[in-house]
Amino acid sequence: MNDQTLTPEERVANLKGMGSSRKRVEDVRFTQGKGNYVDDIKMDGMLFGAFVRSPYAHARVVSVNKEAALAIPGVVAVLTAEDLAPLGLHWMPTLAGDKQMVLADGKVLFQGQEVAYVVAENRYIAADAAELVEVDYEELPVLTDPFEALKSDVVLREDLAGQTEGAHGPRKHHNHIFTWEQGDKDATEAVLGEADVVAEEMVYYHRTHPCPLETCGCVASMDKVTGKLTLYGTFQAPHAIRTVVSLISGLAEHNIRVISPDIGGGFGNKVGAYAGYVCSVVASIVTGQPVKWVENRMENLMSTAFARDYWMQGKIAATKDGKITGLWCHTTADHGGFDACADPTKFPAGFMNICTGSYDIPTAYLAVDGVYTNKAPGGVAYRCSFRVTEAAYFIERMIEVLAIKLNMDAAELRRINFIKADQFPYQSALGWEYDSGDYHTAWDKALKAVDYEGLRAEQAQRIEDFKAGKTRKLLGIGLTHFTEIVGAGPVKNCDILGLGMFDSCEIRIHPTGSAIARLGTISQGQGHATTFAQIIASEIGLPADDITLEEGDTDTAPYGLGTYGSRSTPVAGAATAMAARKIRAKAQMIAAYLLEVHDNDVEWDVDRFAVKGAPERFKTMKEIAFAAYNQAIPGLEPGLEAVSYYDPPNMTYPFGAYICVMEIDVDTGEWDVRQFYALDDCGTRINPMIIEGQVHGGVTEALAIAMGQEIAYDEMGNVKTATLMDFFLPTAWETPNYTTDHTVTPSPHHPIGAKGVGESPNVGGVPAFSNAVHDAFRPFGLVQSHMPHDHWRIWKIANGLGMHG
Ligand code: MCN
Ligand code: CUM
Repeated sequence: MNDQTLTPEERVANLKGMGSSRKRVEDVRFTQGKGNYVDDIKMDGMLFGAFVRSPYAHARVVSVNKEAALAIPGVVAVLTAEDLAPLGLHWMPTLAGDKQMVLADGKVLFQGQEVAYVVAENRYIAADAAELVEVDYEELPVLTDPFEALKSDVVLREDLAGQTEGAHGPRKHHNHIFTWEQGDKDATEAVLGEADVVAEEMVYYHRTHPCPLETCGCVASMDKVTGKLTLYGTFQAPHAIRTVVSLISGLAEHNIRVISPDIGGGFGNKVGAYAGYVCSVVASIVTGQPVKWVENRMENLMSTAFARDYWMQGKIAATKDGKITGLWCHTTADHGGFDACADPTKFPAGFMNICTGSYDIPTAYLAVDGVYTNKAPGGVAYRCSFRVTEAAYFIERMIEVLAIKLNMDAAELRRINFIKADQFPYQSALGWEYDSGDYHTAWDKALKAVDYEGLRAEQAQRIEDFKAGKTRKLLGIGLTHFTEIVGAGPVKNCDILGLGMFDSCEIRIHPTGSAIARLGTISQGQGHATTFAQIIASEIGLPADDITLEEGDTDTAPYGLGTYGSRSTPVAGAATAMAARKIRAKAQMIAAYLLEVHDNDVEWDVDRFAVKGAPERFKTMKEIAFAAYNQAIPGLEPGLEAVSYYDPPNMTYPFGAYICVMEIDVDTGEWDVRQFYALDDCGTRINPMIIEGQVHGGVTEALAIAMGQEIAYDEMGNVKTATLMDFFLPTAWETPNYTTDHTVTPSPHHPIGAKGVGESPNVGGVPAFSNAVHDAFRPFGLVQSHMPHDHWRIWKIANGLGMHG
């Protein structure tokens, strides 16, 4: 493989850089059972923690009796709020500016809430002892409906009684958390008043749960000799966890090392801080031994970060030809017992103000009211990009509802309202600047790919056949064009607990021309070790296979805000490119020195610097790396490494066109996805195969959410769906085939033009599936029906429309 004999194309291919479908390097260990997850960590003298949880959704805790539990051999301690209170750790701050009980302090507010923490020699003893902790409860009235909660005399958060100001402004009622308003209310109401047509609808996006295959857990290990705490855990934001642990425990931050080992799926579930982390740290400090805590499936579904639960009342105004003139939305957000949403500080409803979607809507208004109920806390999770899932579902349903009102084709209604390619950068009525897009091209490509007109003709025939009694199956065509907003974010508007949301990358080139890069993000399955090495490969001309990538150890990685909101590519990906460019700049000086020409007389060519006009005179990056360690230019520091902390100037706005074709049996309510076409535009594509995998996974989660998955409560506040028997998690059996496609509209402000993609398929997928169900029944009079569209609910739609004779 002599460098002289290879063509430039061969040299590019050897790098396996950007644009190549490089195989995932992580999979070597994952497919051989060699992953290293939290529960794989074993340490000498390690103890195990288990929670006693409340069976009631709302109750006073009259007493907790630990005696029977402590009597079991092998039980080391039983912690309650009383034990944590002297340390000030019985409550903890949430990411949303609220506070949350670590262990029940006088009362419980949701079923599954942590009441006591048992520490024992092994998991089995801890579980047995948890059963023996006697808790005396006095039941209180339960509020599971946020609209009821806002009217009820029952005070859920007694600790906040009388507080009329919350973290996000005035509170209107004792169960009210915040009101968040965006846009121009008066102007929007004026537009609604004058419009030819106004469609109005309540769009509910039900409560669900990210349900990663690996549940949440940690191992806390306090070394009393060195004073150093090591905390292993399923953390999507290890540095932020280190800072939070330092702030709430009082331990110096340099004495805390947080390590996220391999993570078996996060999906937003592993962003927040949980009682289990605090209790494990306290238990390890108290006992001087490592303490492990790992949730079981029921605990995960009942008590850790839920997703959605947004009631969105909408009004959309248009001219009689279908040009949208205004959008109005009032959302009632059910946050459960504590506001533990993981949003950037200034955005209590996340980026829901992207709810004007892909459309040029001149006037808009959004208000969100957060409400306490007797449900689990959490909020932002599950491939959501900070409530963009809700926003996209809302606007994509409102478009369909408007199309019905106008008696128009929904594809055409979208087309005439899209923001046009020449309008970018586009200023939205609710305050965002969309960086780039070409929606018409994507839309036309999608409609053509599925033969949209042919499908509509087939559907018309099907309706006739149905009415003639020849078939009992309807055909639905679900359309969606979504606009995402990912890459939080500019530090000037986005912080979490005061930590600006930049991200980072540090690259060190070894003398022999291989490298290690460390980032402030952490992969949970997204394949960062594969893709970020590809960015570096293309930027500095060393093969991706020679670049190790490391994330998740706060003692070695530069500070970063972690992986969620599809921010890794837009923010850490940009930092990676910038750090690589610093290395290349130094390499250029070294090359010029070695070639005995001026710095400006060499030019970059794939993997080398060559003398301008004399390409046969060059130094490869590999040669330059060696030289950096032994032939440094006089006066220049030896070595070849760089770090970049990147504060993005704007977020990125990926988009996509999704179309779902679904058959529905009106007698059984069964559905069958015949075709699913997903066109994504995430700007420059780093690894097409990984993008396809992200889309497959995200659309499958969207299928789950739209078609059956939910966290449902009964009127007593019991969780009805806390096992995988009741909580729909699709397997290969339910998962349809997907066709993926793309267009490429680079982000103008990102160093390599890349936008995020991880959350797009969920943002676009849910409305595509839901719109398909609605579209099938549209000719028979259905306007709006709440998700999830399980067989029973679909059967009820058919029944309600008189289809069962
Ligand atoms: N990528 C690419 N080209 C682009 C954009 C992205 O090749 N233009 C690649 C990236 O390099 C990365 C992957 O696609 O390997 C996802 O990148 P990005 O969109 O930046 O998202 P993040 O890496 O920040 O991942 C977060 C996102 C979120 S928020 C959720 S939730 C989710 C998702 O990723 N959780 C996941 N996908 C997941 N996939 C798996 N397997 N497991 C999870 O927990
Ligand atoms: Cu909101 S789920 Mo992802 O951002 O980890």
